[in-house]
Amino acid sequence: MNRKYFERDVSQLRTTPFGIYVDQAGYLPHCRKTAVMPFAADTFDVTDEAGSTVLSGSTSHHGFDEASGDDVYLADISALPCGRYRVNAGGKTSAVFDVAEDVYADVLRDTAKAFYYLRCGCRLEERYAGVYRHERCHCGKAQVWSDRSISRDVRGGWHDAGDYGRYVTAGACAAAHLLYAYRLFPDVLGKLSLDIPREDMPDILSETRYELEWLLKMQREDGGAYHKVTTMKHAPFVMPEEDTEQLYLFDVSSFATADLAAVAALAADVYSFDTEFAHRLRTAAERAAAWLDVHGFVGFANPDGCNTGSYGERDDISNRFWAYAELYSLTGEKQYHEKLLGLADDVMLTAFGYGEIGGLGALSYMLCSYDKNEALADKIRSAFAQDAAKLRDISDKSGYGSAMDMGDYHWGSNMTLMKNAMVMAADDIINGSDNKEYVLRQLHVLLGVNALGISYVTGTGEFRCNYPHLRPAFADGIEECIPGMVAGGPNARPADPFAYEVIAPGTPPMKCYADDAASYSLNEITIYWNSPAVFTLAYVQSRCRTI
Ligand code: 9MR
Ligand code: ZN
Repeated sequence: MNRKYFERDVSQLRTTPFGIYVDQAGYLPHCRKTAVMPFAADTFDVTDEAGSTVLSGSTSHHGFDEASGDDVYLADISALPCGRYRVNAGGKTSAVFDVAEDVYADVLRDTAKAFYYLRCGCRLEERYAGVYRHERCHCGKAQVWSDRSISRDVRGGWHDAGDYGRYVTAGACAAAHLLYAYRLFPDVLGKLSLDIPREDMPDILSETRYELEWLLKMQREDGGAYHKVTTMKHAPFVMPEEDTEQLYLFDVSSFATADLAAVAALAADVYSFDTEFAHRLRTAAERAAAWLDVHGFVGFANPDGCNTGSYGERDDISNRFWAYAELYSLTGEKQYHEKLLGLADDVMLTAFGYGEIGGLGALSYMLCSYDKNEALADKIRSAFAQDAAKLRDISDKSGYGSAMDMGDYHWGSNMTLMKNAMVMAADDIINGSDNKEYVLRQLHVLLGVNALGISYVTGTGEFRCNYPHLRPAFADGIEECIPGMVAGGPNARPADPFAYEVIAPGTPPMKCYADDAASYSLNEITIYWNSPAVFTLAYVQSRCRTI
């Protein structure tokens, strides 16, 4: 490990050289575009690449923005035709940005391909991974923690995050986001090319299948799912193939089992064109559901001495609700319908995270072709309508157009930023609402319209994060980070030594971030922070363009 990295001088942290904040991936021609200035300016202008002024106007004063602590002025640049520009005001300028129909195509491809770069158990070949190639990793058998006489082959799947662990609930959640994105926006994801090993199906389904095959291996003979497979301790900052410590399969949890049932049932439908695979998925889902029938809540906590992620949950209600919804949608069996109806009152129906995941159950129910209980269907419709209304309201009040409320700036807040976009997109799908403008705003926040003027996606934008807490990105010695990784983002409750050092107490939530590999609570990446970004980008590509 290169010690130097973790002993970096805090003053080396980069801040944006730009004073005006724009979406650095760009804007769609016919949509509203707003540049944000965290300083007073009466007028602005926009210049093209030749330096000619193509637009000028007066700013509007938005006022104080609580999340950033900024007094915000706005420049309406909606009138810009296709082209490449910078916004200027008060002697400051913005990063360069494009106005074009295809501005989000590359970032969609990159955020989706990020999953390929996180593949475990195989070589990443140069022809697909370029300079980010690596050897096969984590191929040794994993010992069952509670009975070391048993070892199992659980090769495959995606590394969860900056660490090399593989966790069932996190994996099921991320895979399901991708499958729903494919299901809802097949026009975009059905033809998205990721430049990964080709199979006879859309690339996004090949990539997701890589995770699903691993999830199936995580199921025990009795139907229960091991909660995770990791080493005892997080590896040092080495390439994955150099992490050769013993792997362990830690105990079964009921939420891992329920999530496995759910995603397997969902996938059995999506991959129905491949009868053998769909059959294996359906059988796994049914076996997991049978396990759930005879087991109550089974929690998970790390055993002594293990410091890898725990992903504990306090209950498994939303996970079971999701499982029964997907199983009902797949099979039409009354038993699953009754079980999900029995749980629905205790579920947050718009939650899309790895812990509270009832929103996927709700989506599944709304898309299901079997009989529905109208009371529950109405409840789901109004839950999405109400939450979307709340989010639009917060966004309107925010100087940056963000739908995050003050409490949302937690570890991995960019997940919530993108999940808010998902909720509004789902409201469009379920209720026929029109949240396009608001979904786009959340994407703008991710890609540069935020209080630090940074694009939180590696590889996208003139001023972007480049040093995530991601082992291979550090260990490969390559300056430019693997593209398409969504950083965790601002966290008002910093939780690692580097973050304690760089985030002064009282820093406004939207500014509690540093682009440094040492900070796992500010700058890690995970599969389930990327997956809602892919969903959001697929929605935008499918619904927000004119062509
Ligand atoms: O994403 C998780 C975040 O919500 C928690 O606050 C945090 C601390 O428990 O853990 C995060 O999950 C990490 C997981 O435990 C291990 N892989 C990396 C994940 C992202 O930091
Ligand atoms: Zn690996």
